[in-house]
Amino acid sequence: MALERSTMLALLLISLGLLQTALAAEYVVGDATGWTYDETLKFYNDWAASKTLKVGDSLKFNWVSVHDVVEMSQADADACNSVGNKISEWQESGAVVDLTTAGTHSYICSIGSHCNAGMKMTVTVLAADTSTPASPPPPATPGVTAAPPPPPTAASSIQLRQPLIVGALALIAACAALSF
Ligand SMILES: [Cu+2]
Repeated sequence: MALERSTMLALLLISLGLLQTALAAEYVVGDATGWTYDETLKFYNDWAASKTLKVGDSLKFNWVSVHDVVEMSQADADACNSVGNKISEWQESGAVVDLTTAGTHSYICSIGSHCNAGMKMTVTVLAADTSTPASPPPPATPGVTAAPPPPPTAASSIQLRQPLIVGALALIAACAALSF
């Protein structure tokens, strides 16, 4: 019985891990490039635009050499006004920035002229229960029978996540039932 209990515990931990994966994610800023200078000033905004960030997700900033991460207003960040109002700052590489509110958040490196060299980024964070807004249906062509609109792209991520959540909850329920 002890073996079964430990097996159940392992399953429970795995299912909780799946649940966590389905609900929140940590994104490494710049992926393998990390947080550094870049020759294209749009690099980090392009990176951010490629992600769907939600409340509960987090950003991880990895860097070498001397950098930092400072959250600023978007206006200060756009202007690289590193003496503007610092909303928050992180000094150590590996900094994990939790995204706790929806809306836009802007980050720069405040060291020297690094911001002007491309170390700035504005991300858009969606509410936790909001998926990517569906794109509007294509305009109907007059005189042509409109085909049904394609399903919104957001559906694929929802369909991916729901079985994970349901499976995790089923495993938790099974573990709870078996432990009595
Ligand atoms: Cu820097």
